[in-house]
Order: sequence, then structure tokens, then C-alpha cells
Amino acid sequence: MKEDKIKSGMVAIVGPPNVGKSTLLNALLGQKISIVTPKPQTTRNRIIGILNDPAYQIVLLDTPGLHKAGKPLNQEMVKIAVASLAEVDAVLFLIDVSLPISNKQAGPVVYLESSTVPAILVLNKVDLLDREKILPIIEAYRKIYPFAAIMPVSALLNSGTDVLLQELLQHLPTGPKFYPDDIPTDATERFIVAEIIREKIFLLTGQEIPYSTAVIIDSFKEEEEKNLVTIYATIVVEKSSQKSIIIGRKGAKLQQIGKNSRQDIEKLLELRVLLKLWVKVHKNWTKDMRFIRDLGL
Ligand SMILES: Nc1nc2c(ncn2[C@@H]2O[C@H](COP(=O)(O)OP(=O)(O)OP(=O)(O)O)[C@@H](O)[C@H]2O)c(=O)[nH]1
Ligand SMILES: [Mg+2]
Repeated sequence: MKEDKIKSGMVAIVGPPNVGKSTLLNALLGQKISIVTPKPQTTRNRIIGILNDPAYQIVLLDTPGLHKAGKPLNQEMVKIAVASLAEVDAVLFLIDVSLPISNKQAGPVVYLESSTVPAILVLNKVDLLDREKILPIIEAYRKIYPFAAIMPVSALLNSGTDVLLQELLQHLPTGPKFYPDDIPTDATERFIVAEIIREKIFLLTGQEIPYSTAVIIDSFKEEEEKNLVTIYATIVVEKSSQKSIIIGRKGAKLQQIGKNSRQDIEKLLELRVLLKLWVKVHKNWTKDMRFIRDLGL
């Protein structure tokens, strides 16, 4: 197909935390690139997913949730999401339609006001709601912002996502592709592996632990002849009491984190994986801008 016929554009997926932005990225992509947990503020970086088709290339940017940020880590997360709005051709603004229209859900719409590109409101999690409740919600959001379209979907069930994609294409320009045809993301294997470990920590620990944790890949060594990858990673926490919780009784928690991570990493890399985890205290790292930058934020 000629370049002047191909739709090509960058699209930011933004919205409050926990509304299903990463789930939608994975659903549209048909593969898991971005980690998903039931806890808010899971995603910390901008994560690119590239949808390729003979007729289009869409570069989707999954972003951290827009929220009232206290700590420097959270402020950086919100900055990343807001900055993504300035470099895209269209926006998918997601909300959790099963929650009341509160300040938490609708408040972040203000970030769209300085943007000039079309924004589609995606009412996600429709599977949790009776159909007849959707219409009044659409009416309410129409009054809040001039959305280019309002689309109900269930990212979890991958329903309504095809229609959403068709609608999105209407709002994208034609032009050259930005990326080669065959890569689903620009994220490195190291980055995705660190994210998988972070996902397991989010799923296996409670209270402040997930929010006090970062993961660093220390080494990543592939031995083709053995069909094996050996990965050394450090789990960084903010204080020593958190270190004991992550390690658990007789190391049980850390073992579980390691086992669950390894299973997913083996699927991702299609190789056997030897995963060695360490836990290290870096006091108050969520307030240490140099460390936050080192994490790629
Ligand atoms: N019932 C239902 N649950 C969903 C749907 N989409 C996502 N979820 C769930 O909502 C939770 C949050 O999903 P995520 O994709 O991590 O949400 P997010 O917006 O990326 O969250 P942050 O990265 O924290 O901002 C997970 O438990 C998902 O399984 C949906 O369409 N229906
Ligand atoms: Mg996310």
C-alpha cells in the first residue's frame, strides 16, 4: 500500500490509575507487553505498543495513571503521562465506567484542555455494569469535555475493542510508518523482565510494599547452546522492615515471587530461565530523583 494511503499515528492511552489502560494496550496488541494488577499506580513508565497492519501503523503509548501525586516518584509518573499528550495525534482517555463520576475519575479530564488533538473517551469495564446505566454516563461526560467519540469497551474481555480501533483510525493522519513492521514494542527484554518481577511483587504483597519497591536487572546472560538465560535482579525497598517482608519466613515470599516471575519470563523469552533475586535497601528511594532517573522515568 502506498504511503499516502497508510494511516500512521501516535496515540496516548491516559486516564486515572487502575481503569484498565495497560489491559487495553495488551488487548489491542493481542499480546502482553504491559503489566496489569488490581492495584492502582502499577504502570510507572511510558510503554510503547505498536499495532501493525497493511493499512495502518498505530503507536500506542501506555502511561501511568493521572492522580494527585505526593512523592517525587508519583510526580514523575504523572509528568510522563501529561508529557505524552503533547506528542500524539490522538488520545484514548479511559475511565472505569463502573465507578461513580467522581473527581478521581473525571478530574483528570482537565489535562486534555491544553491538548488540541482528538480525544476519544473509552468507557472501560462495561462488563461490570448493566447496559441501561451507560446512556446517562455518556450524557454526563458529553458535558464535561468535547470528546471526538465515546466508546464503551471491556478491555478484559476484549469486547468493543475492534469498534474502538475502527473509530480511532478515523482520527489518525496518513503518512510514513515510524517503526519497522515486525516489532510489537520498543521495550527491551530487560525492561519487560523487571516489570514482570514488579508485577509479581504487586500481586504477592500488600500495604505500602508495592509502592516502595523497584526492580533492577543486574545481569542478563543468554547461553544459546544450553537454551538458558541466567538473570540476576535486585529488588530495591525503602527500609529494612520491608526487606524482611519481601523475603518472608524462611525466604518463602521471595521464593514465590521468583517462581511466579520465572514462569512468565520463560514464556516471554521461550527459553529456560535461571532467576536469582536479591533484596536491597535504598533508604527513601521514592524521593531520590537520581535513583528515579536511573529507573528510566
Ligand atoms: N471487570 C473488568 N476489569 C478490568 C477491565 N480492564 C481492566 N480490568 C482490571 O482492572 C485492574 C487494573 O487494570 P490495569 O490494566 O492494570 O489498569 P491501569 O489503568 O493500567 O492501571 P495503572 O497502571 O495502575 O494506572 C486489573 O485488575 C484488570 O484486570 C475490564 O474491562 N473489566
Ligand atoms: Mg497500567
